[in-house]
Amino acid sequence: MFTTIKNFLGLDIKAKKFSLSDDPLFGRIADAKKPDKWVFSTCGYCGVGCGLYIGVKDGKAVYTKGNATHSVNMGTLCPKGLSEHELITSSNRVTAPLIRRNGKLENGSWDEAFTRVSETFKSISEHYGPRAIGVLSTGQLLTEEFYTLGKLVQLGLRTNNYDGNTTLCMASAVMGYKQSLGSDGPSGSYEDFECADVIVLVGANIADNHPILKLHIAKNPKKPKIIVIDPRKSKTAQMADLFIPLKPRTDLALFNGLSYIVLEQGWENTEYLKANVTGLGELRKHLQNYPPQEVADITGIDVKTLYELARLIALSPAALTAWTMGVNQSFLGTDTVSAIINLHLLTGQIGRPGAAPFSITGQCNAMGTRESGFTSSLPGYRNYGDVKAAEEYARIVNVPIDIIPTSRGYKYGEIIEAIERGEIRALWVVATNPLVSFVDQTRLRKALAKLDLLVVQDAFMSDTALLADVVFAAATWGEKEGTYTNSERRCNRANKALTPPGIAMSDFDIFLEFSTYFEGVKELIYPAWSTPADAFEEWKRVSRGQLCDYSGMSYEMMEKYGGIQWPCNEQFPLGSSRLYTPEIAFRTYDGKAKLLPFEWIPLQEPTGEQFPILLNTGRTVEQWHTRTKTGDIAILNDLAPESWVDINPADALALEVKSGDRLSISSPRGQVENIVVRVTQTVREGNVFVPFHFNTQLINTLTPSQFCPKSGEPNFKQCAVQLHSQRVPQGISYPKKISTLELSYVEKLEWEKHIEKSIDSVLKQ
Ligand SMILES: Nc1nc2c(c(=O)[nH]1)N[C@H]1C(S)=C(S)[C@@H](COP(=O)(O)OP(=O)(O)OC[C@H]3O[C@@H](n4cnc5c(=O)[nH]c(N)nc54)[C@H](O)[C@@H]3O)O[C@H]1N2
Ligand SMILES: Nc1nc2c(c(=O)[nH]1)N[C@H]1C(S)=C(S)[C@@H](COP(=O)(O)OP(=O)(O)OC[C@H]3O[C@@H](n4cnc5c(=O)[nH]c(N)nc54)[C@H](O)[C@@H]3O)O[C@H]1N2
Ligand code: SF4
Ligand SMILES: [Mo]
Repeated sequence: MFTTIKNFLGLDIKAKKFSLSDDPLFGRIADAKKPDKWVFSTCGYCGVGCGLYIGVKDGKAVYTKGNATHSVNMGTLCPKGLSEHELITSSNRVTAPLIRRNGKLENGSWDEAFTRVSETFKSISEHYGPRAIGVLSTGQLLTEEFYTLGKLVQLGLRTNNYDGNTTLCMASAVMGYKQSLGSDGPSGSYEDFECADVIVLVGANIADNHPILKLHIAKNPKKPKIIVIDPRKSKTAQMADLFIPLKPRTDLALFNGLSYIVLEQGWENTEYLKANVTGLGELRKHLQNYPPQEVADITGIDVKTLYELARLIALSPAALTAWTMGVNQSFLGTDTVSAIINLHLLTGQIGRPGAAPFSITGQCNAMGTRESGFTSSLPGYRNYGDVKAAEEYARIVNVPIDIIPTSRGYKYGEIIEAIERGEIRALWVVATNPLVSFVDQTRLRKALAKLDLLVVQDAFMSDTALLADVVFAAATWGEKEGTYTNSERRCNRANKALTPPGIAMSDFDIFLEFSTYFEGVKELIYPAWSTPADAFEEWKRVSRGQLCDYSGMSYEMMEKYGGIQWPCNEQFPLGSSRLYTPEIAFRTYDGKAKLLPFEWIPLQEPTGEQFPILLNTGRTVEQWHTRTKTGDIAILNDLAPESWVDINPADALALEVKSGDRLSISSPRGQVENIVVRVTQTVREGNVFVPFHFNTQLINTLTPSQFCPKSGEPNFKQCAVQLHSQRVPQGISYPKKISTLELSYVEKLEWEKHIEKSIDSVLKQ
């Protein structure tokens, strides 16, 4: 029945053996599980947006299979997609509203839950003003739901202190696109991976986090050069033709340096610049601060490699630069995005097949939030403060202009600070789990304890729900309907295959129903709405004429074509693969993109004597974020059941640990105990990597409250820490006598042999 397989640490684990020929019952079992129907849908995990079918038998989801005709995934799915139907029956589901009574969360009715929350919201609003209510939402609802929530929060509750987990994720890309190109919106398409000559992946570990994208690279007949820029030799770096192991958080200097070389060598695309771009003079002057040798010193990448990289991007017929959290999650996030865009504008690598600066989105509907959600802009990428845009929106949806917010409220981190000050007194958390995912957890927990009311709307009993005063029980993926928009602006249909458990309701129904507890609100903002399609029809009208134009789409078209890429209108009836082609202008006042000069600055919290190690955090393919969805799926969880720390052999030697031992990690903000060691060359000496998924080893206890001033995105990827082992509890003392970074390559090989031997001797003790 059982067999032995290796888990992520290379340790043996027992797994159930599965062999068809051994199992005489198989035929009957297979028949018993044969779905009665297959329901068209879209994966609800990551921003790749794979098309799939949910197999339903007797009202239960029994399979998920890839949609063979879908252009995104061509029939395949990653392990999370393949097991997605299992999350629906997780033992951790919330099936009825919960209300805290005498300190305990107990089942309640919807009426009780809505009454308790609406009464408290009203009383807080009366005493302290509506902005004393804060709302944190997510990139994981359906677009129809976001749009509906945005209206309720901003036009119904009248608070603009509304943000979400997208600020932990895509906010820097949003602000970077806005400042450089005039509007948010990724310009490229997965097609571009199939025809680029060069693909640069910056801080994007697609092998773990967007695995299906690899198919599009594999389809490229040109066998493109793959360049990976990451301080860590990630799984993605291992498939690179050229790996650029830059020093952490030096990307902005790197891209400034590449632009310097382009101008120095005359590799810029003069014709493109003249017709489409402003700001060349100022950028040229600014880049004088980034000569190659200086950039080599900052980034740790030698001058020759810098020239090679600049040449490849500038002179290849088509170059694509895709980035994710290694760029966005930075105190320099927004400006780093603009530095990447600068290089693409200078070289004219934009708006053509295979040529784009391209942010890969994280969550299944990060794009939908950005476009429709009333968080970083008014719906349809209309800017706050733009009177004409506000008037237009008010006219389209038929509400008085004076209720349209004129400025953005607090960003995520600022909402937490406002709670600390007592300025925000009630918080409504929708489909996000800050008590694992936000920085500086001890501080956050203290802040949340100050609230008069914490409402959590979740489909699972999340860490944050455990602390709530009221929990709204939500349906999840597969139990509700609407649309998701993926990284390449493709809007696709997610259908309802099952009824939600217990009395849980779809987020859409929760918003509609909850709005009736506030006098006149439903009549004003959702007149005659009853289904998500009503929200979608309004959204089509609201987005019409905007860059993110959905006006030509319909649910039927999405199912027929496997999703449609915006803009979709009379001009592009089947959508458009890319933006900023000759037909689609930049959304700046003069229609031209801007070259922008930005300065690199060193880390705000550098390593030092007390905290000499740099902590990097991220993900693994088997787990999804805070594990409410994946923690109960055996096939995923057994492969990555607990946290671990990747540590370089040199540091392992100093701490006298081997793979499988345990470590504690401390930072100025706290300590995390009991993390399994994995000794590996994938991290450099003095650097460690820990996934952020696990509440049992809550790594965000250590991360700092440091944010990009423009986007508000946290600097999740660098944090000064110390490591403590049983044998060396005081940790590593720096500077050490020998550093591999200072050794020549030959010396380094000798050094590595020496380390392996020493580790062997530690093992034998
Ligand atoms: N399996 C799985 N897939 C997911 C998710 C998940 O939780 N699980 N989450 C989804 C979401 S919401 C997101 S946002 C994406 C995230 O997708 P990714 O951004 O690929 O994920 P991360 O692991 O956070 O970080 C990416 C890389 O940034 C590197 N990095 C760290 N510091 C720097 C730096 O200074 N410069 C550069 N250039 N790189 C650096 C890290 O070493 C890491 O390899 O994944 C999505 N897909
Ligand atoms: N150290 C560190 N921290 C990080 C990151 C990092 O790289 N390093 N990455 C950051 C990034 S990019 C992201 S996106 C965040 C993600 O962080 P979170 O948003 O906190 O993570 P999730 O686990 O996806 O939370 C989604 C919540 O929604 C619930 N849910 C699922 N389906 C539904 C539904 O249909 N309706 C409702 N109402 N609820 C639902 C889930 O149970 C879960 O509690 O983490 C951030 N935190
Ligand atoms: S790659 Fe992303 S969208 Fe595709 S199956 Fe995996 S998690 Fe789902
Ligand atoms: Mo994300």
